[in-house]
Amino acid sequence: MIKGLIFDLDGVITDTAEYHYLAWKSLAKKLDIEMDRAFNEQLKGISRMESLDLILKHGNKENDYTEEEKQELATQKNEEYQHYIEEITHDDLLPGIERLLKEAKEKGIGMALASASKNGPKIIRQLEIDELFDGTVVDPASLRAGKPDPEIFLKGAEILGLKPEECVGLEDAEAGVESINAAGMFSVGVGSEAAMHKADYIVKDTKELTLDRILKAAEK
Ligand code: B16
Ligand code: MG
Repeated sequence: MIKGLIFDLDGVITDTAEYHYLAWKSLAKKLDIEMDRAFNEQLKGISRMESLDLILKHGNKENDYTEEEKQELATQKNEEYQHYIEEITHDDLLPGIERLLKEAKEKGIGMALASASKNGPKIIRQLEIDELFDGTVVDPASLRAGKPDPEIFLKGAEILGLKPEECVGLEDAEAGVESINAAGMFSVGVGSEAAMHKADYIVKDTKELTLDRILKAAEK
């Protein structure tokens, strides 16, 4: 029986991907590296430092910076990103998400956040949904390995006091779906059939995410 929903943030609850893209693009420009939206797809769901490494590699500059300089570059990107997320409000919840969160709360389904973003707690406060995730946000700084490793979703289940098979994980990134599957949970993928082909259940849009549909699919 499903007793918990474990949510990714960027791309499932709200769309912060555009802000990540703008902030990375501006940093890449300073470093004389070209990056477009197609390349940006690879950065979804992966950590800040892993994203920087991919961008440097993309520009053939992976050996040009010390660890300390890379930390500084990542900080610059994050400062710009934080300016963008200041603007987030409750209205930035993706379609259907508010209803899903309400339905889950009413039915006593546990909810946890499994986002790779260290800005997650601030974003859910801006969205005014932080009370629904009180004490159930996995701290990405505590992880040994990021997505596609199952650790982040397993920690989410542990925080909820549930077994992995009692949880559904919701993701929009391929690495995230792999993480849910490896955790032994039912995976819901938001996106195209092609991008989400590893998910147990696929919806094209968050609008289609109702608790009823998710539970029916997971408990089949
Ligand atoms: P931060 P998610 C991920 O969020 C983003 O998809 C990814 O692009 C970003 O690099 C990562 O968070 C880290 O974010 O720099 O704020 O710590 O999809 O796991 O909710
Ligand atoms: Mg995501």
